[in-house]
Amino acid sequence: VAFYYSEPSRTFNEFLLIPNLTEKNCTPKDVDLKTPISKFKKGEQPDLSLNIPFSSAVMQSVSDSTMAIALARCGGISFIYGSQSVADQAAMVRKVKEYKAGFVVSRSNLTPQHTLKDVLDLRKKTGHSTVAITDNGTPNGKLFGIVTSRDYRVSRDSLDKKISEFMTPFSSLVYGKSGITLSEANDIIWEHKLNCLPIVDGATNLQYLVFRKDYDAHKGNPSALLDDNKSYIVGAGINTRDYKERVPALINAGVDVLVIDASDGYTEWQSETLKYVKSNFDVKIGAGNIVDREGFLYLVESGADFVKVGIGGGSICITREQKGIGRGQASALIEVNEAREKYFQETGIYIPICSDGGIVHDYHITLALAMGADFVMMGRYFARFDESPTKKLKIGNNFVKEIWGEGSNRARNWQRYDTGGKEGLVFEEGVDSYVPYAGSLKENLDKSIGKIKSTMTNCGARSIEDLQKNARITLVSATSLVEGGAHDVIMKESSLSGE
Ligand code: RVP
Repeated sequence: VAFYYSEPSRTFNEFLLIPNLTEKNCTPKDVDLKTPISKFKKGEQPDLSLNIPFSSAVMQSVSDSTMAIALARCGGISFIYGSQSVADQAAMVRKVKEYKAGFVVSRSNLTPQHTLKDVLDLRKKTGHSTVAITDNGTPNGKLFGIVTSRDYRVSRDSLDKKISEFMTPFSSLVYGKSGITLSEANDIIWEHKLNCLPIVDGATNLQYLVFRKDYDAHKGNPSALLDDNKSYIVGAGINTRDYKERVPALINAGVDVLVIDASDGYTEWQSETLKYVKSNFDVKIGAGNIVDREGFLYLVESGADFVKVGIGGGSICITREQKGIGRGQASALIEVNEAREKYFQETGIYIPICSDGGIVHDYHITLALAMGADFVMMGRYFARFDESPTKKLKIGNNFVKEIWGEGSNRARNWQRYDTGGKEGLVFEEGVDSYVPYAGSLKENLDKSIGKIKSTMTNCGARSIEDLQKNARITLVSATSLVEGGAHDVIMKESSLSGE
């Protein structure tokens, strides 16, 4: 007969944390959210950690190079989606690795033959008041000069005046040479009271612009996730079909960590992929998704550096409806965490766990951490921001962004749902939808982190490890859920429109 679990499978909404004693030296600023992402031996440090326990989902509508840069700048990691050609995915990884914080490729460029009218038109289009003047009007052409709003007077100058007549010419420019560090560039900016410093190579071709305001922004991100070369750390998703071709290309592009992205990861395909990657390359690799101890141990024994938990809980996921497989995210996490602890006791090896999918409220993140997750992966959460790759649209009076599942027809990612049969998506396991637009990543992330740290202080925890060890968690009854929201009052309209 079939095996029956005695407990129903539960979601985050069914649990709450009970406060522990908060000591006076346990305030939000004392909380450190650093967390491991790759396995390590007891008493040693992991090779790879995150500064905040956030990762963005391996999805076309979530994780491209723009998202990866924005999230790493705040201390988390993106896994660039694998449902694209090997070359395109590798190019995205390379873009993140080559991105130099504070060094921007000039976005507004003209030639000396253009006119003041062209400058004004471009300024209107891009919003940038600094225009680089190069021989061919490209961002990397030979630098002839710079135009800023201080170089012309619209009221006096004629619109057809040539740029060559009013630009600050190269001979009068202060510039930096390629290879300069951001802090050296900043010193020059201060010394000469500049707003913008062009960086040129040996042949005076323009490479980057460094703006005073970007340096300040960089200083404002002390938790940025950087490698030894001061490049942002980035992950990438792979599948169990074309890994022999994809993995070397991603490594070549500089990827820091891989994850095998699949709806159901408890398969021999994943084991084979893990073994191949581990025996041929020196790269960290996670695997999943699984929802029980057997799946966890199988992937760990096949060589996984971390394991991803969750089937069917994603906001855009209809796997449970379509196939009837899956498990409430909280129950899955609780069982996998127990298996991880037992494995740690027996072997002295700590395997980080990622809770993937189903995070709706910020407190769900704290609950996931308390239940044993070392970090979470989210799709819907990140899709709402400016930095996600999808279009921002206006529907009625509200702005929304698109999000579609990797199991939807739109994503054409049949490899994620591959069960070893013929190639192609047999039926959809995801939907194509919208999420309310929420603004910039940093602003929202700061708010979420503020809430997590605050809850952690309520629980008397200064670190995620503390929280995992000492959290006290209670189930809530269906009726007490009502008590948790605003109740028995008449809401004012202003509160109804708030988050
Ligand atoms: P959420 O954060 O709830 O949006 O969930 C994101 C997760 O959903 C992804 O990391 C992935 O595991 C899962 N997913 C992505 N596409 C699909 C699908 O089409 N079914 N599911």
